[in-house]
Amino acid sequence: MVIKSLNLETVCGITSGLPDNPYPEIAFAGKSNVGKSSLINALMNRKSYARISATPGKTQTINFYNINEELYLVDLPGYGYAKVSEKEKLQWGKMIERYLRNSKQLQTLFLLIDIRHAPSANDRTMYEWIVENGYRPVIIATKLDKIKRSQKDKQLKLIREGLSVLPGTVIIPFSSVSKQGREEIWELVETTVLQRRSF
Ligand SMILES: Nc1nc2c(ncn2[C@@H]2O[C@H](COP(=O)(O)OP(=O)(O)OP(=O)(O)O)[C@@H](O)[C@H]2O)c(=O)[nH]1
Ligand SMILES: [Mg+2]
Repeated sequence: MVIKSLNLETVCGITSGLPDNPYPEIAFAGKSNVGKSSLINALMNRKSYARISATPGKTQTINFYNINEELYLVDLPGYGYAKVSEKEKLQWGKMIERYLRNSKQLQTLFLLIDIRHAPSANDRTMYEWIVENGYRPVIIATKLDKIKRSQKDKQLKLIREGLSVLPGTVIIPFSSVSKQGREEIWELVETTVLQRRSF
């Protein structure tokens, strides 16, 4: 994908309504600190257009990045961050849920899981919820640069089994440091966007 233009077009808070967007949306979900904003920056070829957290819990809004007047990358708030209040957790959860239930343009949903660890209880709940709501998420295993190459297959298996993914589920290993996996993600996005255009 050649990035000709990008614009953080809409920032959606707890009380704001969702935008009625004209282009397909590609959304990124995952626990706090897993690397959603870093991945979005890597996809956009920017260092810090999407804000990256030194402290987790940075993205507290739903951010819609308009790419080339063609599609949106959607940065969702992270779940499972221990240091926010129960009330906030609930509100963010509701916000994510509301988006996933109501977006008319959501085309592809990526669920990010840290490749270093087995999926957490929160990750499993999120995956199950997503599937129950009719989506077939693509998994991105983040922070690939943090493990040895020899550990990769074992860690991917841990994710596959830990989430009990549906048969045929794609898992893409990715690193925002080495950018490994970036092209594969764009290819997948472009294929689904193009498919839709041909209708
Ligand atoms: N080594 C390495 N670090 C990463 C990678 N991706 C993200 N990080 C680091 O992990 C931390 C969190 O990254 P973010 O992109 O802000 O994570 P997030 O999922 O957007 O977090 P929230 O907005 O809190 O939900 C930052 O310190 C990043 O630099 C990666 O692929 N490799
Ligand atoms: Mg973020």
